[in-house]
Amino acid sequence: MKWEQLWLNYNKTTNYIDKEYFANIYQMTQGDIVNNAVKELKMAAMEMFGISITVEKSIGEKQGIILQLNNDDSLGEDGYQIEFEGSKLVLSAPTQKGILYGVFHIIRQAKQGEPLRNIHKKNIPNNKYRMINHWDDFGGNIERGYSGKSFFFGNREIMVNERTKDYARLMASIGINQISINNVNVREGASWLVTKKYLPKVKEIADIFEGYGIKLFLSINYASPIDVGGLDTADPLDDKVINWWQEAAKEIYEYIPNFGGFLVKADSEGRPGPFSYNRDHAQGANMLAKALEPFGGVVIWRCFVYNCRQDWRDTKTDRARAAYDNFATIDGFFASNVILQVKNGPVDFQVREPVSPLFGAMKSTNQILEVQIAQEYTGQQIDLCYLVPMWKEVLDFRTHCKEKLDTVADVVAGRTFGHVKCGMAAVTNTGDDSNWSGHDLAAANLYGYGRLAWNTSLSSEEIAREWISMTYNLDKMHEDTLLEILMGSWATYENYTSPLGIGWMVNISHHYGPNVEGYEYDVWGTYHRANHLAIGVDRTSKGTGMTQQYYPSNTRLYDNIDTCPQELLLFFHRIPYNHKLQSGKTLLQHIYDTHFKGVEEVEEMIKKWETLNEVICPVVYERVKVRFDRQLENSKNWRDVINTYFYRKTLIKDEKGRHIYE
Ligand code: GCW
Repeated sequence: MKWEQLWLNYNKTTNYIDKEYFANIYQMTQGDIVNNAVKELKMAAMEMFGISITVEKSIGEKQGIILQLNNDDSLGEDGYQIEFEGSKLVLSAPTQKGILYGVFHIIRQAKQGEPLRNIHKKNIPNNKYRMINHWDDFGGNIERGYSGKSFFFGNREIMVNERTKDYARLMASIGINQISINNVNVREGASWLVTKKYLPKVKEIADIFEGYGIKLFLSINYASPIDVGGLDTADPLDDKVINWWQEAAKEIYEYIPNFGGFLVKADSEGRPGPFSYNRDHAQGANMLAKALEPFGGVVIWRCFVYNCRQDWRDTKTDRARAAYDNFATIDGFFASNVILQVKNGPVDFQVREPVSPLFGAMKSTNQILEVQIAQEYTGQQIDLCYLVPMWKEVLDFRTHCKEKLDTVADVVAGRTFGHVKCGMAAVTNTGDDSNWSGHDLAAANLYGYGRLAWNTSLSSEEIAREWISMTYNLDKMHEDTLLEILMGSWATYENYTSPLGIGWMVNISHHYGPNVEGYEYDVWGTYHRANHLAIGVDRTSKGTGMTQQYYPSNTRLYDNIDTCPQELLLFFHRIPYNHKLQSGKTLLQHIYDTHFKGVEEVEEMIKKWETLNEVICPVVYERVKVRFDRQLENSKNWRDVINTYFYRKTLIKDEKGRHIYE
């Protein structure tokens, strides 16, 4: 099977001003990672400029790039420094990993046609953990995967091949340093991945990863002591259980000394966990943490814990409160090698949600922000949705947990509370499709996630532009066009789908396409409670009280219907259809308008894409075109279903007299 190289597709010749540097590499340090870095330079020099690099182990006279270790602790584990000394560009770092990241920086710079002499700086990532989570099942399917099958697993076998290596290269090139390879819903025999049965093969992947500075993680089944170990309990305080995990950890590290640790989904959506034994999540996580601790491993424990067997008639239980209610009270009880992984929003990766109130709330606990690159609720890589602007909003959100350094970016980078094990994680959108992400333009999300996790102050535009110029060979005008397409796509998707933060309204189970009441009378706790007068759940202090989980200034902001940001109005408030928004429109008219507009915007996007016909390679052009056509159909369907639904509920006509089905 063939696969593409995405942004590592170096085959571009330019009149690059600094290409002479690529003629000589002075490799002053040896090792697997730095050798891989040299390979990248060789490949890039050959494919971009037709230069065959000479590698030497001592510094000679000729212009070139020096790769060497330094003792600058301020650069941390992953940082690097690039300086000029005479005719040499000196890339140095305290670790080989740092050198690898610096090499990818140099290549990026060259590929974008930027002179190397402009780099000249120290570069240190903002986040220590820059993680990717795969939801790949052992059988080969990918949960919420929209780009083919797993390239790690097929038919309960582990696959290791050239693609594994290309994947590691791609991830390292954007700064990813931790990858969990299997689904957090551990099933189809994947519980056995932590045993001798599979560890030799898992090790092969881990070894490849290690050559690119990436640590491998496994998602584990909390009930493994029962399912794998044959015990009668998985109680975290039971000695047999404690011992079972300690032995398991020991064995894992015998095979994979550099193993990262466990990712755990417990007591969530039917997965086993400590609640079954009346233990809380700190007790549950700490037991695993203790087993991993002697080897330097960590437990990444997900906070996606809520009641998924709710009764829709129960208006007291509010799913949006769940993560905070379950975890905020046990702040301070977690071991230092436990990291809580918190989804960006309080519910579940909807197109629009407020930021989870857990950020900033847990002063004594390591936290990782979890985002979803896979477009489960944002168009499934059929519809275009460039997600970096959404993640930027999350990162920039001021929690008010402190006077300064209080944004989500600050919290997860460790700047707020001085945490050392923290950062970002993302559910990936990759699969074995030849272009990795199904929709070619969805690769911008994968690329963008890595670049943003490294440097949270990059703008969405900068990242998009960088991805475009790394991936395609466009002139400025066409680059601008593609940039516009990407930059508007999240707002467009939001326009034609569920309005003002209400979320859901999708088809049940598979989550693509509209179904306004799909989840309304179901057990998942995702209700909008629309009747003929109003829609929404009152989550203010007068309602479910969810707004009180935020620090007071945010509570006030959201409680007050006049200050609540418009895009979140239906997340926090129950509102009559004739309520006037700040724009002066009624809620209902806003819904009609945005839904007509959303479809028009898709039509515009398609027109823009068509202007790229001659400049994007035909295969990619067509692949994207086909998806845009499907997106147009989807957007029309959403528009009509949503508008008709509200028209039927209210019998209020569109002010502009546009066609709404009755
Ligand atoms: O959004 C939900 C998804 C599930 C997923 C779960 C989670 C892996 O629909 O497919 O399970 O979130 O994050 O655990």
